[in-house]
This record gives sequence, C-alpha cells and structure tokens, in this order.
Amino acid sequence: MDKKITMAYEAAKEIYSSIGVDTDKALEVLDSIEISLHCWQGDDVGGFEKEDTVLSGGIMATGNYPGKARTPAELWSDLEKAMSLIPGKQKVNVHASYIDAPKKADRDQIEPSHFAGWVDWAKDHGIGLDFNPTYFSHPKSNDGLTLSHPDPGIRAFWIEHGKRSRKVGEYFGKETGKTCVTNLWIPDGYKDNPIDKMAPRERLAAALDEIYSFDTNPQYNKDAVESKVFGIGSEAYVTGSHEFYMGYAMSRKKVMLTLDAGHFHPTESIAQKISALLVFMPELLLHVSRPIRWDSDHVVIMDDELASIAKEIVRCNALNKVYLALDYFDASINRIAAWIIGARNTQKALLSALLEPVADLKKAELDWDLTSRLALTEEYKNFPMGAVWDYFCATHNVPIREQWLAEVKEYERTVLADRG
Ligand code: RNT
Ligand code: ZN
Repeated sequence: MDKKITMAYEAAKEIYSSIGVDTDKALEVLDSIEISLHCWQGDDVGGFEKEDTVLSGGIMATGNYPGKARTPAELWSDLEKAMSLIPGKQKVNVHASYIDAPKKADRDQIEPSHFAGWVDWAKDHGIGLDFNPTYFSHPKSNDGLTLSHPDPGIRAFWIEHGKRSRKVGEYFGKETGKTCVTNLWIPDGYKDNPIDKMAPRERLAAALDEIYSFDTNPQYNKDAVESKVFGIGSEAYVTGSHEFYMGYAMSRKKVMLTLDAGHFHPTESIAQKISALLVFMPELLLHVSRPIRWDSDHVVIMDDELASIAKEIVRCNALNKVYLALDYFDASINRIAAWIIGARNTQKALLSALLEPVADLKKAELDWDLTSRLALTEEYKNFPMGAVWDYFCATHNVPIREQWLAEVKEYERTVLADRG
C-alpha cells in the first residue's frame, strides 16, 4: 500500500483515539454492512421482457447517455465493473422485469428457474440478491391500479405475481446463502381526487393478505412493502400511502416497512422515522435515494439527509435491523459511475457516523451538557474522515479518492462505446 495512505491513516487514527474512537473497529463494522445495488440503474429501469419497454407507473428515467446495458450479460458486466470500484460488501437488487429466460413468462407465470442466470452470476461473485415484483410497465397496470383495481381479474393477476415473486426471493436466499429481501411497491393511485378513497385501500389490504398468506423461510426470504406519497399520474391519491403500509406492517407482523427517501413530502426527512418505527417493528428496509423537488430519483450525494440517515442508524445501534438498498436512476451520466457515486457516498456517510463517540455524546445529553453536544458534533464534522476512508479503499484494493473515475472512463471507451 502507498506509504502516504498508511501515514495519513495512522495520524487520523491518533486523532480519533483522542476522542475515544477506534478507527480499526469502525472499519470492521463498515466492512460488514451490505449495500444492495439496484440493477435498474444499469438500463434506465427497462428490464429484459421486451426490446423497448415503455415505462409506466410514474417511473421515469431522463437522459440518453450512451452505453446502457441491453442484455443480462451486459448488465452483469457493468455491475462487475461497479462492484470492483466500491469497497466493502454489496448485494444486487433484481426486479421481476429483469427475467433471464429464453421464453419469457408473463408476470403471473414467473418461476424461480427464470432467474437462474442471476443466481449463477451471484454465486460466481459470492454475493446475495434481493428481489422486487414488477407492478409497472405492463398492460395490466395501464389503468394506474393493480392490487387495488376494482376488477377482481386484474387483482388476481397481480396477486399471483406477488406470490410467485416471494418464491423467487426464497429461491435467491436458499441458493446464495444470503437472506433475500423481496420488496413490493405498486404504483396504484389516481391523478385526480377519487370519491372513494377507502375501497381501494380495503382491496389492497385483502390482496396483500393473499400474497402473504403462506410463509417463506425467513432465513431465505424477508418481505417488505414500500409506500409513496404521490407519483406522476397519481398526484391526488396513492392507495399504498405511508399510513396504510405502516398500519399493514404493524397489524400483520409479516412484512417489513420500506422507507424510500423520495416518497415523502419534499422537505420531509426519513431519518427520524427510523427510531420512531423501530420502537414498534423489528426491522426496516431503506431505499436510499435523492429527491429534488419531487421523487426525482437523483444519484445519492453526501448531503444532510444522507448524513442524518446514517447517523440515525448508527446512533440507534440499528445496523443489524436496517437493510440498505439504493434506489435511483439517472440516464444522463455514465450509469456505472452513478452506482459507484451513490454506493460510495452511502458508505462514507456510514463511516462518518461510525467515527462519532456515540456513547460519550449520549452521556453528555443525559448530563444536560447540551453545549458540549452541539459543540462537539460540529467539531467532529471536520475530523480527518477522508484518511480513514482512503485506507478502507486501499485495503480493499479499490482505487482511492477520485481515482476510480479513470477506470470507468476506460470502460466507457473500451466496452460501452461498442453498444451503438
Ligand atoms: C418507485 C419506488 C420503487 C422503484 C423500483 C424500481 O417510486 O421507489 O422502489 O423505484 O421498484
Ligand atoms: Zn423505492
């Protein structure tokens, strides 16, 4: 390892140890945190069901940066490149629309075998997989309603999809040896004010009860449900609102709740929801995203929201209760860089949180030394975290600082450029 990196690390280690923080220990913890990379950043949420998927369900990727993945092989190659430039542990988050089977089955016909390619690939890389049923970009979701649709036939179709997706999740967990989280998000809602806001919610609750009517092995699969406040085309009403799913998760005790950072009111932070919810439920799934003015799914940057989320998880001692998955899609920049930027930032935010002397700060708080609480947390923001981060990257044989970018540019020149 470059001597300058070790020297800077040793100096930083000493500074942190003066406030009672063990940097080696912090890195050990950071190394154990898995970040789930969302496969859909690699091709603008297109999937492999058809040649040209028209996105629907309020999901929109803007931009036409060249080189998007067109096949499973291309997507896997791109994910490999991204993972080689991110230190620590990753999982990969798969959507049902990324089916990899010669004869592609409709959503109500999917089988674990249709995703065997993903499993083989994950096994080759020693990583776990997560799963998501796909309730959008499909003719049967064109009314803007799926599980809450008034037509029982449409509901049945989507209920079957939900059930089968959980079997895929269980298969993922069994095969990879790492628990799969199967997250359900539906686009259901109305553009304009519905008269009956209750009936769709009753139908959704009943549909979910059917989907979760059988158990999967919790060692292999865990289920989660994701709320939203509005979407494009569902501005006035969303069936699966936060209160709806919070009530559902808490009353049924079968599913985790998912908090997507972009699914609340524009200035509403999800950070504090973590401690509030963990009082009542054992685990949570987070979709780490970045909304700008709306649920825009921008690449995650090191902003206050990300820092607050990471601090909340660490200060609540909840690292083993919160699953972390990235969720955004930017088609205006190199898609591999998008994964790397979001993942590395999430890790940096976690590291920064892990480098706080949490027990001492909690003590100051209980001692009513609120002056120290404020003064110290502000000073800690300027401690030499960068040297610790560089050391973490170097020990994982991943380029330090901005040096990963040259590798992405090289991949763009040699691989992405040939994709027409
Ligand atoms: C949509 C939700 C959902 C999707 C993915 C593709 O608003 O955030 O999580 O982004 O399922
Ligand atoms: Zn999400």
